[in-house]
Amino acid sequence: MTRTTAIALLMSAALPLGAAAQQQETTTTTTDSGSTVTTTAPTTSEAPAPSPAGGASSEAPAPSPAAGDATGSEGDFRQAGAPLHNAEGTEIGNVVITETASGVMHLVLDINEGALPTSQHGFHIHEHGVCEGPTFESAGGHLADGKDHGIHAANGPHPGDLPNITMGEAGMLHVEYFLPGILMDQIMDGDGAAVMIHSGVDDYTSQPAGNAGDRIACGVLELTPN
Ligand SMILES: [Cu+2]
Repeated sequence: MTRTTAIALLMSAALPLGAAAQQQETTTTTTDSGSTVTTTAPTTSEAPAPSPAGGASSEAPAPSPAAGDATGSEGDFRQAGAPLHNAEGTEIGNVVITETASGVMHLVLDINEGALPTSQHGFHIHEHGVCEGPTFESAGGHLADGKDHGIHAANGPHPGDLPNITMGEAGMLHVEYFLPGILMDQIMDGDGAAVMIHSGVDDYTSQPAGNAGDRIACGVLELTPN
């Protein structure tokens, strides 16, 4: 199956997760009470031995040090999702936005094959979680928080501004964004928020919405039950 893949990175630094994990062979931590906890993992080049079958291992991983800055378990990170529908009410794709330990949310967008015209499209988070077709004006303007629209605006961009998407000849799209400028609390305010795809390209300059044309697909973001 062919698919057009576009990766847009709003932040240039990727986290070297693997490298970080390999460095944590010995960790010494001073707790609030002043005692020192030293956790030492095997330092040989051998792969860690699997836990013995049956019975509790005396080498079970130590719990996180009490003095550590808790980053929370996976369950602490909220996730919001939205199926996208076009003006005719047909589902054309899906968006998932997830909180992360860094505070930068992660957005994943999938567009079904042939569901959008082969061209560039503005893509935003709008301020109201209401998608009433065919015009989707019910979603209001961009989630703006007092900012101007577009990365070319000195007082920009809107928290709801996102890079354009480009539908290629293959007709499908899978794209990931990092969202350093918006928080889940801004999305999940009293009236929620909606993701929106436009007929035209966002010029990242024109006020208030980048001259991106009609609203052609909309999705109401809702928290995913954990
Ligand atoms: Cu928009």
